[in-house]
Amino acid sequence: MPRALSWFALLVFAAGCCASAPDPLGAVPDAAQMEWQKMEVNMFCHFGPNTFSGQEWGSGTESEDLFNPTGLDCRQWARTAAAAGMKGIIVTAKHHDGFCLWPNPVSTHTVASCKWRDGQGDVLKELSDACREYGLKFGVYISPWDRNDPSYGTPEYNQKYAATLRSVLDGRYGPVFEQWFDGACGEGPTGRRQVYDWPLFHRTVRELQPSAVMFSDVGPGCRWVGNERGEAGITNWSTLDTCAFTPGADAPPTDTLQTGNKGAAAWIPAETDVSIRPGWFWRSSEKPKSAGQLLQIYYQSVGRGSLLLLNVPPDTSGRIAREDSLVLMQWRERLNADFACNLARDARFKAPCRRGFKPSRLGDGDYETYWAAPEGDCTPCICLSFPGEVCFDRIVLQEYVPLGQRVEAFTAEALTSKGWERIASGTTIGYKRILLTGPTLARKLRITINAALGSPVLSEVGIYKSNEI
Ligand code: FUL
Repeated sequence: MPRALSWFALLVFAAGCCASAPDPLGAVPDAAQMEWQKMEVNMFCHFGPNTFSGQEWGSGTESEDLFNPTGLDCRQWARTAAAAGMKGIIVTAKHHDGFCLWPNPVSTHTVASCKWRDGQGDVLKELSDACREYGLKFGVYISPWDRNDPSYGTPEYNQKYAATLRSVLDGRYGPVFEQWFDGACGEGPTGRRQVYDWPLFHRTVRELQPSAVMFSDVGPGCRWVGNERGEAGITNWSTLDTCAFTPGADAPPTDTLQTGNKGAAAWIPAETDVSIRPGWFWRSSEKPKSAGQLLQIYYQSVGRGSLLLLNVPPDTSGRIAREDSLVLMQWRERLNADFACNLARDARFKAPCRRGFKPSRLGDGDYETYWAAPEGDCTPCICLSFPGEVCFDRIVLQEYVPLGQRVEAFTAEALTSKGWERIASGTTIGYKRILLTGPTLARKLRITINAALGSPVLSEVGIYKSNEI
């Protein structure tokens, strides 16, 4: 080959190697969904008349005076959430009993009709202020099912519900990061049946809080994970087929909600909601889960690419119980210990020639720097060489999902004293996948993508030694 030509070939090769960023593949998150996903763990607070009656679903006929927190302290909720590493709080502003934790012109079944604080109290005001003070985002659950409102079951209710939404979302409580539309309805076959005007509700939220992520069984912003056990799908696609489904009664089967649908048209990631206690509302007879149980829930939710919404219900004093906050602090401490040091930072990365950033950026802890396999290569292999032998039992993989979720199957192998050994395998990766391997002593680690919808784009590979070894 003439010398000039070989240089030319080299140049073309080099340019191809670092070619421009890959195009997005299929559905992708919008900016608000991406910010939401990165929050990873939020606090849910179920609080209202049920806190005082011991019910899970109030009848809606409770006297307003039942709501009487003796020492409401939303700053304590926010302080606890922040110390537990949570990034936001979602409160049941209105649960199914219809009682509103804020005064509003739509309903008389609100704090304004209580003896509590002479009708001057406003839980949403206190909580949104507290969230701002502690650097947390503020979100609201406003139940569509309403057992108190006499117009429930008629078209008029839709207008009232939209006005209720407006009275929270119009900016008086600042930005709202998530609007929770609960799908439950216990009216039964002979009960009142409301045909919800979902387009109206969605429009109302969009107009007033354009960045709010809307939760329901089927989104549009994020979806229910299909169970209340704290368990996302081992296979978890952030895409969902919503054709012919509506929130609530007509949602897809729960196992579909758990796994999502591969390559579906809408980006609707899973949110795992689970309570720290047996019930959603506080009860003196119930105890919180242990730190170990919460750790397992974290690995089954965040570790499978879902957001975790952990319910910590305030008690009748209006504070988070001491036993709950103690467990939360132990849980956070163990979690921090499990991920204290990323051994991948010191590793040498080898991967097929790339688009995007250098393979070494896979270990830099920066989600925005990604490595992309060459176009058409759906089964690349990434090899990490450590400076010496390292001991680990956690592997964290992250896809760069702004370009789409692609990976369908992968394997992890380690070079140990016995040669190359397979230590883990999995299906989807998505925003985050945490693999719990047995204790492994190795000089090298190899991640092979075995199947993908398009050439994989990975953001991070993390290697950790947990507290357990
Ligand atoms: C369910 C509700 O019926 C429960 O009371 C609770 O609020 C839970 C988070 O969602 O659908």
